Formats: sequence, structure tokens, C-alpha cells
Amino acid sequence: MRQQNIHQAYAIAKERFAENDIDTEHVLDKLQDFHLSMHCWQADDVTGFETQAGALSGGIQSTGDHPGKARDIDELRMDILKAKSLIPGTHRLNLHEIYGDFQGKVVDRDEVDASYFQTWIEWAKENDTKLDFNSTSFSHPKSGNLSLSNPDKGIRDFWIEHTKRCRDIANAIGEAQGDACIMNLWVHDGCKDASVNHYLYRRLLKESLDEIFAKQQPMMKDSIEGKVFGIGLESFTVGSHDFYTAYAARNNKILTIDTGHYHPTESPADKVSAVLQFVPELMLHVSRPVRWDSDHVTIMDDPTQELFSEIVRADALERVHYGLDFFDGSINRIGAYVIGSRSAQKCMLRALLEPRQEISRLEIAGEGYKVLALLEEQKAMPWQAVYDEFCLRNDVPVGQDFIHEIEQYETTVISKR
Ligand code: RNT
Ligand code: ZN
Repeated sequence: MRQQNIHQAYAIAKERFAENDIDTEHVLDKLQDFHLSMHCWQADDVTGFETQAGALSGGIQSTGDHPGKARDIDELRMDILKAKSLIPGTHRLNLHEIYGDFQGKVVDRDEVDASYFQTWIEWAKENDTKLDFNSTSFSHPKSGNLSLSNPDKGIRDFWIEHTKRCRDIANAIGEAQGDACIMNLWVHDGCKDASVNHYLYRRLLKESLDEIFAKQQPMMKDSIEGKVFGIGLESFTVGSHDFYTAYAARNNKILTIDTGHYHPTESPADKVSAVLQFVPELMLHVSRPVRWDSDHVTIMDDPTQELFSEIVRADALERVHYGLDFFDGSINRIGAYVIGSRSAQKCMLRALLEPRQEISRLEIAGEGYKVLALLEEQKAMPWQAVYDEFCLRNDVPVGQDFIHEIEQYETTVISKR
């Protein structure tokens, strides 16, 4: 009965959208081809599996102590598969270097190699998942306030070596999966208080990056991520948005836009059409800033909707990679994955359902009020019926039904940890 209602609602929505010349079947195909890169670090509050692991540092923090976080690689893989089973479509997994399969061995960051990611490569293959990658400069005794921009050559070289090795790993992953692995580079480097060596730090970061990127790596792509500030590094950030935008434009690198990394009234969405004139591709870290935190679970808020709409309006679907980046330790972590992923997907769906050709035509013809009228009307169009149909076709729970599944998993698995 319920299934029948969903199909019926979809049939009505389909007709309604067709009045605007939107073919919902075509949109559903596009949504099927929309792959998120799910971050592995929501499952364990960015802890990772280093045998020698210390506390989370580098200006990021995961707060809350909801019981049952993944404690080892098996639990993490299981949790991610559970989350994936509740998200329609096929999605990638984004690994940080500290999530290697170290098997109890102490492997320092300048010693890591692809062998520690072999079981991940196999797991990914078995589970029809492509992998992306990140170097990890935080949570390490040598992290301090400065890593790749550290005036101490010994420390700088340590992180350069780490990052070069991470590129080798990403390339090996890319080769194994027959699809380029994107390696994101974010370093926390900054100053807590007033400082005068900004030019020096930025020159050092630029030189470190030049050295790191010197090697050609055909099966991986580099993305670089700036930030407005880190916790404990409030006064200055070496890798600011301007720094990486300029670097990416000059060196043909993918620019990462983390939606939590800008000033409160600055619009990440507005950057899409600006930077895509100069950088080849974008990587998103879809997140949600709240006060000082840049990593709350993604929801369907206006900034997220605007971001996806801008990508579709720029006709840039093929030039954007869709990473997620939030970590909330205060709620059920699988729930966090599912809510964040489905919300990002719904924003993309709404963006795809917009009659943009018609709105664009009206705008260019100077028919201002009609543009506004159509944009306003879109907000109440029955997109939800299309999303429900999408869930049904992908054999995942429709609407809030996923809550029940997470609750069961909480009782039978998570609460036993
Ligand atoms: C930190 C950056 C970065 C991290 C992850 C864990 O502010 O957003 O992307 O969240 O690498
Ligand atoms: Zn990020």
C-alpha cells in the first residue's frame, strides 16, 4: 500500500515537473550518477588506527561522547556499510592516512606506504566502492602549530615526506580501482596570537607544496583545502582560501571548498562560478558551520542548497567531487552519516529539478519578477516525491524509515561495544 502511494505521488510529481519541461526520469538518472565521497572519520570521531595514536589536534575537535564509536577497522567498516545501506546510490569512501591497516605496528607518518592500505583496496573492491585519500598532518607529536610551513627544516621535511608518500598511496589506490583517487591536502598551520612572519610561512608552504607535487602521479589527483581558522589557531591561517585559490589556479590543482571554512556571512556557493573560471575542478567538503565549529552534520539549509544549485547552474556537474566532512560525537554516528548524505543528495536533486533554462531565458530577457516568481515556486514543488521514488528504486528506506533501522543497529551492535 505504502509503496503504491509513493509511486502514485511520484507519477503526479512527474507530471507537475513536466509542465516546466523537467523530465524527472532524466533527473533520476543524473542523481544515480551522483556519487558522494563519504568521509571515514565520522564513524570514530577522527581517531584513526595508529598504534601510537595520540589525541585529536590540529585545530579540529569532535565533541560529545555518544556510546559505541567504532574502535577498530572492522567496526568502522561495518558501520560504514550500515550507513551506506541506508543511503540511495553508490558512493565513494574518503580515507585519511591514519586509517591505515597498521595491524598493531608502529608506523610513523614518514614511513607509511601502500601496503598498509591493501586490505582497504580489497574491501573497497568487494563492496563496490571507490576510494579517495587524505594526508594527515594533525594528531602527531610533530604537528605543533606549523607543519609544511614550519621554519624548522627537520619538521618541514618530515611532513613533506609524509605527504609525498600519501600521494604514492593515492596513486596506488587509483591504479587498483582503475579510477583516479583524489587526495586532499589540508594542513592546520596557523598562529594562536599576533604574529609577524606571515609572508615567511606562506612562502614555506608554497615551496613545500611545489616539492610535494613535483612527481607526476597519473592515477591520483591533488585537491588543496584552505580554512578561515582552527581552534587554538584563531589569529592567522597559513593556508587561507586566497592562498590555495591562487595556488590551484596557477598549478592546475583541484580546489577544495569546505562549507564550514569561511566567515559567517561569506557564501561558499558564490565561489563556484568564480573559481571554476580558473581552476580545473572542485572538491567539496560538505559540512555545516555553527558558531566556532565547522563540522556539524550537513542538513538541507539555504547555504547547502545554494551550493548545489550553483554547481548545476554552472553546468559543472562533471567538474565537482562531492566529499562530506562533518564529525559529531554527540549523536548516533550512523545517523549522522545518513542524515548528512541524504541531505546533500536532496539538495542536488532540488538543484537538478530547477527549470533553469526557462529561468535563465527570462533573466536575460529582463523579466525580473518572473525569475523571482519561478525561483519561489520551486521551493514548494513536490521534489520529495521524486526523492522517495529514488529511495524505493534503490531499495533503501523511504523517508524517516531509516530511523528504525539505525535503532535496531544501535541495540544489536553499537550498544554492545
Ligand atoms: C579541517 C578540514 C579537514 C578535516 C579532515 C579531517 O578543518 O576540514 O578537511 O576536517 O581532513
Ligand atoms: Zn574539510
